[in-house]
Amino acid sequence: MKDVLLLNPPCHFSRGRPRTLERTGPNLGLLYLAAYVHRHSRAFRVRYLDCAPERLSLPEVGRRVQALEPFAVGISVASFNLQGAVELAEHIRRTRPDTFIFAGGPHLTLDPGFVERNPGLFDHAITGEAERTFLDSLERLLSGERLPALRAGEPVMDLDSLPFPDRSLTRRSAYQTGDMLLLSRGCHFPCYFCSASALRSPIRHRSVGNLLAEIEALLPVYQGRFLFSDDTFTRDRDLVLEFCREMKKRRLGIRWQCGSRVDMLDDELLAEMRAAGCEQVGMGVESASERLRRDVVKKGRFTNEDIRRVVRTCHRLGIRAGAYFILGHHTETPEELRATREMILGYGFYGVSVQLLLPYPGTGLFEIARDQGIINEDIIDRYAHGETGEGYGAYPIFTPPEMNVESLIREMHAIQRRFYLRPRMAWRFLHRDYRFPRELLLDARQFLSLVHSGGSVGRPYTYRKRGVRSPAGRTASSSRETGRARTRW
Ligand code: B12
Repeated sequence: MKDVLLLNPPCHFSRGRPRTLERTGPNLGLLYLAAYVHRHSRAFRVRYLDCAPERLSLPEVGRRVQALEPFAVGISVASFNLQGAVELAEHIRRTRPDTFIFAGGPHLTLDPGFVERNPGLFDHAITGEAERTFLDSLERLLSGERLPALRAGEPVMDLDSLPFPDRSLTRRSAYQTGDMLLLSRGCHFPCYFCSASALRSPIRHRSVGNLLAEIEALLPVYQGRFLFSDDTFTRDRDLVLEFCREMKKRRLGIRWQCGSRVDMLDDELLAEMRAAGCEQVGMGVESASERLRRDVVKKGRFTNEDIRRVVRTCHRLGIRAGAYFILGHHTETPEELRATREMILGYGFYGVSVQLLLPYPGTGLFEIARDQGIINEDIIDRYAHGETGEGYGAYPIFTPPEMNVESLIREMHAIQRRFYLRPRMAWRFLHRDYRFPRELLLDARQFLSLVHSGGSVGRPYTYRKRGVRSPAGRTASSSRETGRARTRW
């Protein structure tokens, strides 16, 4: 049997040590790849190394590669861990030059040109969903075939035919409580900052029976807490209703969270979700300005009154209603920014995540930033090689002409402080996490980070200004240290 080593890079390595934003859970994409290879081939034994949660330094990963002498390694590459992925590949090239390096993941899917622009970094990259294609490429390599630098992955249409992600390759205690699940793949909403719709198509979902089989298999291990990672969990209302009714029937007693949209939640659906164990829903609100949401973000036509209604319903039902906001939208005015601050503080959200805009390849925002001369591939490549600063915080931040990064960061921190540093928040988090010591510890650390730097409990950015500016002077790079994102408030 040939060993194949799948690597999940941290955002970057700082003096060899892995730095990341969060340790929510393992990389589900890599665990899907592993499960697929194990089910369909006896020629390969796949292993998985998650650098940040396992605190693996760059030399340590190198040593493990040396010791295992794998037939191939596979690196998962997202824009947020592009630096870490490059560092890993370069380290392996230096220490064990004959290692065959596969690569894939969202960044390469959205920016396949990265492979050509960085020749020799990876031996073979696969874009898009890769279960079937990864195994096919491994088999071709084994039979001595020469593989091209880049290949398009062929998505699996029937998601029920996929094996469940191979979680046996991970060490459960390296992650937060609970586990991630996917009901569907794909997204057709065109939000201008998000790459989801460019990432995968068409939209597919698993059957409720298949999902429940996975949940039942996980129940003994995962303390009955789950997080759905679907881009919009409630996109198919009937499917979710079926799931909820089946959950109630089987009395599984699990508690779960999901992400959705204001315009894809109604009273009946929320009530069914609650009865089926839903304890938290996150909604992308993005701004209090209906103009921005409709015309710039392309978020849809829900009104601020709709937001109030959904939050009230959640509150009545006992579901924690969280919301995601972004400051500094394209064409945003100071008045609109103020309105967002008021909404965050006044609408009764259980928790909020406040972020700035990062133009990812494959998004409408990237086009806007490129048209304005704010960003280009050169910046992506320089960021990837650490030339704009160390870490994910060195990724360029987009701001509208009349705002600057420093004032937006100040505003973000001020809002987060005012939101989270309220006595009722301490009670909320204690009440939510008192049975989970690891979560309580994280809450405490995040609370301190909030007091200390303004980083939020949900998204503790810790920016250090670096003064790197784009030619247009409208983006700046900064360093952002540990923090977590979208799942918690
Ligand atoms: C769940 C999720 C999270 C979870 C956990 C992620 C984790 N543990 O890996 C949480 C909530 C923590 C999270 C956080 C963040 N996330 Co996130 N997240 C997702 C989400 C919704 C689902 C990921 C998933 O499971 N997909 C399903 C699997 C099957 O697909 P996949 O991972 O793409 O893997 C397939 C292929 O890519 C390929 N593949 C992947 N790796 C490899 C490797 C090789 C060798 C090969 C051949 C193929 C291959 O094959 C896989 C199987 O088909 C995606 C959106 C999405 N729809 O994918 C965003 C997404 C990946 N996240 C994104 C971002 C930006 C973030 C944050 C930076 C957000 C923030 N501002 O804080 C943080 C950073 C987290 C960190 N690690 O530091 C972006 C990345 C964009 C980009 N250009 O890279 C995405 C695409 C969302 C978006 N729409 O823009 N995230």
